Amino acid sequence: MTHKDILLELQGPVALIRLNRPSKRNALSDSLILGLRDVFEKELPDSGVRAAVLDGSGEHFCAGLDLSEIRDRDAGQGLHHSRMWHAALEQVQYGPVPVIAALHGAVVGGGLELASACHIRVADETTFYALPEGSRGIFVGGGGAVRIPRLIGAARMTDMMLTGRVYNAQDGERAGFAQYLVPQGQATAKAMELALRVAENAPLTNYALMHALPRIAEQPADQGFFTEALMAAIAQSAPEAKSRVKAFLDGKAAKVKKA
Ligand code: 1HE
Repeated sequence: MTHKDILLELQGPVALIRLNRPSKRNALSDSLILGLRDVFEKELPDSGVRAAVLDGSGEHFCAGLDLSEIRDRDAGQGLHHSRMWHAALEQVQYGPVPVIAALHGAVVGGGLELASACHIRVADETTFYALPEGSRGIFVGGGGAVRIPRLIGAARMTDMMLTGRVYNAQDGERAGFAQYLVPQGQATAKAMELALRVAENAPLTNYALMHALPRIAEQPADQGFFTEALMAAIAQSAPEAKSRVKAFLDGKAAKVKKA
């Protein structure tokens, strides 16, 4: 059963997953993080969906770690807590379907770590990004040290954490947090539109983009080229790839249009 603070709605081939704890600005308690893990690990695989949208109820996408749960942890307990977040966000990044985050308001701390585990980010113009961990005397622990520099670079992340710098929606898009910037209140609609498009792709192509591309990008070039060749060979041999290429050659598939 879906967690009490998560709404899960199936809209055709797309699952809309909503953090639904607006009174606490969708702060991520341990139980909510584990609930998200379960949605991606146990509920989506059997749902038949081909893409997902993740957004938040209320004025903010997510205020990060639930600070009311911070308690004295020894080093070992702190390690396991962080590893629990890693395991949960791993299910988002390497789960069954591509995930598009629809962002608005605060996308801060663990909320930014969650957004950075998604595959595409759409932000509306109320969005702001911050890593208040620096001023709370803690450090990122939900995979942010790995994923956020891949979006914006280690220098920007270091600045954010050292100085408390907050990026607004426009600067955040330019820095690389989001791939799309839309007017206020339109992030979820835009993310749904993109998710429907993503859902039309051959599943093996989406699988390659989710699972092969990030790994290839981390490999030395020689190994990356080889892994790419293996993935390309597998993808092109699927019957769906053959029928899609044939449809184009027969003049029955859409051409690429000028942007
Ligand atoms: C919370 C949290 C939270 C709000 N944990 N309860 N994250 C932060 O350091 C960000 C902390 N939050 C904020 O800076 C602000 O709340 C917001 C900018 C996100 C929103 O401001 P606002 O004015 O709309 O809301 P608010 O009045 O500050 O908060 C409303 C309620 O939510 C209030 O509780 P109430 O019982 O007094 O109504 C707040 O206490 C509660 N609330 N944010 C717990 N984060 C894997 S490691 C990750 C490490 C981190 O993420 S550290 C960064 C944590």
